[in-house]
Amino acid sequence: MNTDLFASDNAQQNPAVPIGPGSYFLGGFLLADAAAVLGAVSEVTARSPFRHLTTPGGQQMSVAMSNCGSLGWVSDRGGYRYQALDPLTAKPWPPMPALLLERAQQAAKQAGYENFQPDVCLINRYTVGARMGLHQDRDENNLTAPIVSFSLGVAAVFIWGGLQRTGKSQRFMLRHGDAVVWGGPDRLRFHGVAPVKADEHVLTGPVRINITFRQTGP
Ligand code: MD3
Ligand code: FE
Repeated sequence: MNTDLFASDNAQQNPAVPIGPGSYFLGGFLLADAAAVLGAVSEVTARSPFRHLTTPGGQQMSVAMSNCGSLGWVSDRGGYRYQALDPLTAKPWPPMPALLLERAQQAAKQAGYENFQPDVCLINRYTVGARMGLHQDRDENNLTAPIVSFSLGVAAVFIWGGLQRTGKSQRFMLRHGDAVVWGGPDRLRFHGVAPVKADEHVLTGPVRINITFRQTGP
């Protein structure tokens, strides 16, 4: 019998904590299989490498990105969109590894979203100083589906605003192993990530990895 209250298996079974109307925090959700999840990320990025996309305004993003799944999120001078081909390789994005899909669906279910079928898995890589400005995720056709996010490696300060760009925002840490499910009225809230501080994590080195699962279709 497992008597260790702090074992990661137990953290995984912790209930989803509501953090807003439609959003749930699952602290330590990935602790037991973080290494395997990072291994799945490496398999994806061996085929579709991390790259710094250009915004429609012509700025290079400080976050490096890749995708897996039937569609991937891209940005260039022409705008933001989801597309089936990786513009870097001119090939389809790698398929979503089964472990990633299973864990994303499990997180969604624990937050009460039963039929989550993500077709996009966007992988963000932050090194020291990388940040993500305040934005909404509204390129998905299905705004009734939640977004599931996994954080691994170095921690970061997450900035959570409201439904308008201006106004009050909350800040909280996203740490190694945390999952958050963002849905319902919170789905269109502005959000961003403060510049990542110099730090090291045993599994990732000086890097933060964030994985978001999105459902663009019905
Ligand atoms: C709240 N990524 O890829 S994940 C993104 O840590 C993105 O890399 C951040 O924002 C990161 O678009 C934050 C948390 C997150 C993702 C989607 C959301 C929070 C959200 C959608 C609506 C509200
Ligand atoms: Fe976002």
